[in-house]
Amino acid sequence: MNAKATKTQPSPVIDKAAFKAAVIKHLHCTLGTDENKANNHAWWKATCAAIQEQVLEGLRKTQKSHYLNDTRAVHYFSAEFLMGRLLSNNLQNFGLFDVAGGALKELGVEISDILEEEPDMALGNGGLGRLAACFIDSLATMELPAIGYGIHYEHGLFRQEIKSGAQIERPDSWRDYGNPWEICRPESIQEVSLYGYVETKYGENGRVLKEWHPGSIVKGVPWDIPVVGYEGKTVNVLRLWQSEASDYFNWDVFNAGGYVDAQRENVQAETISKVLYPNDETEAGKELRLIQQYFFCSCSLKDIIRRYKRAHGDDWSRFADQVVIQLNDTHPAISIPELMRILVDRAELGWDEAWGICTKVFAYTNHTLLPEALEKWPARMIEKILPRHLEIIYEINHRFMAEVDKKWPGDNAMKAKLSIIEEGNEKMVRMGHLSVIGSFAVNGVAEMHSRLVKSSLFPEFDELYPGKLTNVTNGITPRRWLKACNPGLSKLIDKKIGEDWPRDLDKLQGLAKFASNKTFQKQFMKVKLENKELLAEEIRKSLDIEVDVNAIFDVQIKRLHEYKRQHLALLNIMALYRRILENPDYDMHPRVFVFGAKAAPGYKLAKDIIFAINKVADKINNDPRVNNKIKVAFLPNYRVSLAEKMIPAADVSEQISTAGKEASGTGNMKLALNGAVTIGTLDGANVEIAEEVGDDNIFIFGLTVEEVNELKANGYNPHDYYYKDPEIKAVLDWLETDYFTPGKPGALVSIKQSLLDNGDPYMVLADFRAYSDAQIAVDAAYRDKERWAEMAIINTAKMGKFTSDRSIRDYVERVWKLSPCKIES
Ligand code: KOT
Repeated sequence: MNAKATKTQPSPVIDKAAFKAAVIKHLHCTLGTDENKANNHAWWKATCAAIQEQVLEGLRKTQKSHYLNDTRAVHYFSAEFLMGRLLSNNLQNFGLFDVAGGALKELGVEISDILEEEPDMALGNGGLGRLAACFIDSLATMELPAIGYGIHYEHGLFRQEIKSGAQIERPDSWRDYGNPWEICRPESIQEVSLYGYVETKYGENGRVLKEWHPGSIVKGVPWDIPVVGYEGKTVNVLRLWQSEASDYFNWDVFNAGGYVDAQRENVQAETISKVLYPNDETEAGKELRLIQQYFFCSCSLKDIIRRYKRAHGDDWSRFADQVVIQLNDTHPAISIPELMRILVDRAELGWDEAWGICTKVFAYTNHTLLPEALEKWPARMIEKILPRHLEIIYEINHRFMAEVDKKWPGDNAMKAKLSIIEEGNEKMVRMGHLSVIGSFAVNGVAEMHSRLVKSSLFPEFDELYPGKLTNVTNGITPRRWLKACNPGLSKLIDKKIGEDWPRDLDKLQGLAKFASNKTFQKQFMKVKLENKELLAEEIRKSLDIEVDVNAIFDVQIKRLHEYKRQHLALLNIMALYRRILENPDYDMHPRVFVFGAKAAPGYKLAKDIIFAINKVADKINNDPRVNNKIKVAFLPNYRVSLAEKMIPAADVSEQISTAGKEASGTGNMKLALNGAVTIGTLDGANVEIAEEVGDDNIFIFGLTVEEVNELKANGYNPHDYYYKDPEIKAVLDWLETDYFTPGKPGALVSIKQSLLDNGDPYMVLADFRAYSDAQIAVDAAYRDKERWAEMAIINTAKMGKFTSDRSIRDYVERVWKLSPCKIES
């Protein structure tokens, strides 16, 4: 029995004929070509231009409404926004996807072909950047006044090629042939100072005045990317800053006869926004990275202040009522001393008043507990680039130390522990401490992560500021991660429970009662099979590997990192292979292991793991003795648009990080939403996914955080597992031979070394047996077709909690205190 479909799909603003006319107009008038000459790229651009007409109309109305209502707004500061492609998203949100598809078909063009023309906007590394993209989608959908601020990188995350199994990095050029969405706003250019020195002066009443004489000035040019909410009412903006040489500064040099120097200055200024740092979870301490951070924070703050002053003049008393700034990790933390500088040095507010404003404006999200990822900058580097900011940081710290002394009188060890400044060989500025001290709210990104932020990362801060540390569990936008990427499943859901689930994901609960219904199970699994056929085709095209769509599609997609343990999956694949070689009748359902992962270019072991996966894949895929029971496919250049193809086709979702290491994970949510069953540890948001779907619908294995800590405290020795478990020993020894790398023995040995000689820092061997057994349980479960279908349906049905709309609601109610703004037409 189908529920009556409620009609809440966005209703198209224009019809097919009008859309067709708009595409043709843009082919002719914007691109200077015509229907006969146009290639797919031109059709893509013309289609973008056609929808952009609607987008810009929505943007204009939104900005006018926000201005007239003098709205309080959230400003999401993030060094990364991993947006992916926008055409399909924008069409969907205006309810024009089918209209556009029909219009293009009449023009002899397949919409699926032209969507493929769009380069991904890959201005992020992974989870943190994609979260920012999901959040601005939800903010627009929920009609909340919001602006994303970031960097207009010329090159996003590198393009990955695989040559003879190894990762090669190639530059990403997402705007080489022009980007149809972005709008340059030269009227809002800002100037940013760098280097130089600070002069101390004395003003009236002996007031100390600080004047920063910069050694260099660069220009920040804003590019706006419209962010269309579902149903197209609110269109917010993502404002990305591009660096350019400041004309006035350069002309001085030029006029002084320094033409060559002027050119050099040009290059240096433009370098700032040239390229996204590809580090994930490690901080290189590079000067340019600090400059990037300061550059976009300074531009963004000045932009916010310009807008505020337009409405409120020099009256700062309402600033914190109108402005809240969310810091996406510590990358934008330099904003805190920058706002202090503007308020104290430029607006000439007293310190206490300025600090009162600051600490009502900023809120900070922590995304990792990994010590190597907690940002610290050498004080000398800050002094060189931002001399005034270092003074301000010292002043903030001085006053904070007095607070610490009040709470823990005379406790110098406590002072050293909490100080923003880490003393040592080289003085370091701890950006996490600065962020906690300068913010009114601090959150982790999943229940378990936030508990650990409180109990192990910042316990004393939690005592000092009760209630400041909190949790907001991450989420994902169901518009992109179900409706747009999985049209088959979306239509099935529409038919079953109505069409309003993309706005209200708890509605998916309505599917649970059909989970054991045989007809619905068949329909659900038919969609899954069709999605697997599409992915199989992609695997064939990309890797020339044939896979059986009746096999279990087992998917692990995420950045390559030891803590995420792709090598644990690899060891299990090798163990299965060995079992088959030892016993050709080894009973297992055929399985395709699909990987997608980029390794940071400087992360040697991560690259070695990619190489090992590819070498093991080569061998297994071409060994007739395997009898197609196992296939391994490493799809190159994992990115948002590839994720959109992989996720709908997954049967099994691999979420196997060492407990306590993955802050949240969001791929886990996307896969479960699309009906994949998770095999995972009790880590990050897996814990909450397990709570939602119930223990019968997830495969949890391995050490808990407490067990990990206990084992570490008692002296974990991976050799114990190596000698006690013959399969572990055999598999690790295999890595040392030339079996997978003929003629090159030892080519894969670094993995064995890290797991034995280097102490197995992420406890891969400790969890191997539990993982391998859980995989056997997955195999058995899959063979019961009806039971599996029921599990898959329950996974989709129970993902309501993980919509990013719920995350945003949590932020709005508990942190930002924002109200929606209706957009007047
Ligand atoms: C990178 C460098 C420094 C600090 C943090 C990071 C970071 C953390 N980059 N991505 N993350 C991930 O963020 C996601 C969104 O919150 C989480 O789901 C995921 O667990 C983090 O690893």
